[in-house]
Amino acid sequence: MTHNRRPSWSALALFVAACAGATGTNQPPGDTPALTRTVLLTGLSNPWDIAVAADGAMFFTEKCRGLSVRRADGTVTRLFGTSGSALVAPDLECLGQSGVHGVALDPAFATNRTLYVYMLSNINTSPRTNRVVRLALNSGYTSASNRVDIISDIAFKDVANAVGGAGSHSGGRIRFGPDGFLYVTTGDNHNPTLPQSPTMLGGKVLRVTTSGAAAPSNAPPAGFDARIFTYGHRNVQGITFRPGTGQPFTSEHGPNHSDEVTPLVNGGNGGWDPKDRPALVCPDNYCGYAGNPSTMPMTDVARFPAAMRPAWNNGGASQGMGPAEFLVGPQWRAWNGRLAVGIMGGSRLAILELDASGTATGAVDASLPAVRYRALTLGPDGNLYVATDAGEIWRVTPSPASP
Ligand SMILES: [Ca+2]
Repeated sequence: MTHNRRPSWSALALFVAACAGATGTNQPPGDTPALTRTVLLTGLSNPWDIAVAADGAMFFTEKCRGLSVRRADGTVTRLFGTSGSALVAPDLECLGQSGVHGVALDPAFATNRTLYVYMLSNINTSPRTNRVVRLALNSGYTSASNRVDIISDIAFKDVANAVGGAGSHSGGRIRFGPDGFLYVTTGDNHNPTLPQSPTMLGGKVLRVTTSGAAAPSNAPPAGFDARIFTYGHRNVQGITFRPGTGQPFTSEHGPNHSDEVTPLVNGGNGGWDPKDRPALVCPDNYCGYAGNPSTMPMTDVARFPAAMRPAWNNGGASQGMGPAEFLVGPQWRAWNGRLAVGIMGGSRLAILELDASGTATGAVDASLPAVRYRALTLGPDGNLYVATDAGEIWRVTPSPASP
């Protein structure tokens, strides 16, 4: 009996095709959605985040102005923020990268008209702090009231240092998870000790109730603030939840290298620790911009062997990773379940394919304009809402590709 011990060319071709499929580069052309981009708003001032209600009302923040709503009929009302808003926040400040950042609707928004905003406030001084405030809206989306600051002690970079200006690295994305808790991302403030600090709320992902209390199931190490879900982060710009498992995935700027997407584990350490690196020259003791991926890694598995591993590392140089959002629903065709990641410096929208463990197995760029992608939100209508640093908000609608 004889066997051909070498794979036939046809079998080899199938193998190559399977591998190409696994990397997401060989999807049938008709299975990739065509994208229709509708510009909803232009001329905005640093739009930072978007939340969409079931009735089509779209809330958006502008960094130095506040929160506004665009109703389904296209009319816009400023709800909360600087002078001219329905509810003025006299303590709101805009400084450097900081100001009004994330917005999230309460899971029961349809009945309680409650939403949440992340903002820089001067109620606390020396240092000022980032806060998460809760607001109630009226039924007509014309007024906001009942402000309650549910988190008031998120670290803020009050003073410039050798590596950057005041207001740097404030994090600021807020999203409700499928578990009903509010996840809040923060940044390291160019402070060497913040990410690994057990008590300071910078360089963290927090998980809290709608009153700002720690989610009871949070499991940070002993001695940590109970609101901490994960720690050891640099400047988390996006958080989204994988359909099916509900696992949170973050997107995070690297310094001059190593942008990271990371699946989070309750109580986990992201492995960012920009301090105490004697071999490096560290201005103001912040080593975050010194060294390289080996000497100042985004995930330092030498110091923290159990650190959460990234699912995707955006190649060598940082391209300024921004927001992330899972695409969900059959309308996304081959992209259903994939992770959209906005790249700011790189001016592109990356679509990642993940395996069952959450590791990225391939990435393609969406056919969309080259802009700085600041916010990504999947609306209840299944479309992707995008805010750009050029001051626009788009609705991106998937449809079957043309034959
Ligand atoms: Ca990391």
